[in-house]
Amino acid sequence: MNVTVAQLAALQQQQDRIRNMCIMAHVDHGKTTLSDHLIASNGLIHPKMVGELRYLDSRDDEQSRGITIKSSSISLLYVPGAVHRPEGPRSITPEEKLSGGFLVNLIDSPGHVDFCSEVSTAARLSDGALVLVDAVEGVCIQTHAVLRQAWEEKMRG
Ligand SMILES: Nc1nc2c(ncn2[C@@H]2O[C@H](COP(=O)(O)OP(=O)(O)OP(=O)(O)O)[C@@H](O)[C@H]2O)c(=O)[nH]1
Ligand SMILES: [Mg+2]
Repeated sequence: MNVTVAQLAALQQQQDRIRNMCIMAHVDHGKTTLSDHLIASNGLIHPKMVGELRYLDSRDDEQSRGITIKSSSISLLYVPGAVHRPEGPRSITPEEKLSGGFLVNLIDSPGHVDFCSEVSTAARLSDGALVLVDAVEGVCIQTHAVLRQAWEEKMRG
């Protein structure tokens, strides 16, 4: 699905169609990789670059160290039911994007404990949290910490 700046700007005028969402997890559990997938769903990066690019790790030190240091955000369009249909994706008309779409301000937070103040700020700003758990490593110490933080901030899952 390709999204134009004008479509996002139009949704920005409708406050009930805006959601701030942050991705939280233990360090290296794939937050920035998941962000790449969501960004690719809006046609902003090529699907082949997903996971390689780590688009929201935009600082040089983040790219060279392979770790998120600062929270970063991006505005994405989400049209419920349009993409993840059993019969596959279909093209969505501009009218559908405006009438059925949501503007999601996605925040990718760091997982390393040294940068936990960045996570607190992201949690305070967000309506909902997506808590990611790596299937191999399972629930780790920062997973507990972010779950507690999401609970304290009364965030929606
Ligand atoms: N945990 C996890 N890592 C994956 C997966 N797929 C790819 N990776 C690789 O694992 C590394 C960690 O991915 P990131 O997306 O940077 O992890 P992160 O949670 O954003 O890391 P921090 O922001 O530093 O906490 C990268 O090298 C990814 O390419 C996956 O399904 N799970
Ligand atoms: Mg990251």
